[in-house]
Amino acid sequence: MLDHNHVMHLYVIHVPEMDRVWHLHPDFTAPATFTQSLPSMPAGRYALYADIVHASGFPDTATAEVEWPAIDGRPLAGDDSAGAGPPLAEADYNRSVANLPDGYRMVWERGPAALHARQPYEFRFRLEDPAGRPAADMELYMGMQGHAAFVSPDGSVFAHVHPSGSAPMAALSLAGSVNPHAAHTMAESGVPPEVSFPYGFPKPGVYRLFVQAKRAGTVETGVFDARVEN
Ligand SMILES: [Cu+2]
Repeated sequence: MLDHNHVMHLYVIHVPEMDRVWHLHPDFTAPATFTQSLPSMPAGRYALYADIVHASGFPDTATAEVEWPAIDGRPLAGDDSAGAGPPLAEADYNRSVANLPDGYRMVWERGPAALHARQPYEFRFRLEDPAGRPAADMELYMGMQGHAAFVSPDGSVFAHVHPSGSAPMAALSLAGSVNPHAAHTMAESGVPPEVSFPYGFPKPGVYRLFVQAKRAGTVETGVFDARVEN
């Protein structure tokens, strides 16, 4: 079933560096078959995480790793987006600011306290314009204030999280726990420059966070790193 208006949300992450990410939306082209025309991408190894929601409302993530030649693809269109960050070898586990290509910045409002596994947290992010003011031109991205992926470098953890939690919107709608008018109300009254995601890391280790929000027609992708203790 559709989740945020798409039958599949496909994250493509360049590995092992985790320095490039694409958030794509393949089409349902034949029974059990999803098709995506790729954007231009450098040759290399990629981890694929494909989120779907079964008709029952049960969410699934299919994973794969592939080696691709350089791809001379088509420009990103629709809800498809891409982002970049430092290679994992240069990860700064205390960095709270991601500088974005257009001069904006995404700020992770993280405290000095260490992160621990199996604890519930609210991960809060703020988008700022080049002058450091809260972004005034926020929009919903696929009906949500933001989308975040929490990914472990070994691929053992992938969580695509939304401000309402990790349950897909489609499943929540089935369960009757989402007011379909809420998003519209927010779109009319203005989308705030701040978004928070509830999440808990399942185990200690390092994680990379890909956080996306949209402003003035541009999807901004902040890349952050977290070291999680026991
Ligand atoms: Cu999402």
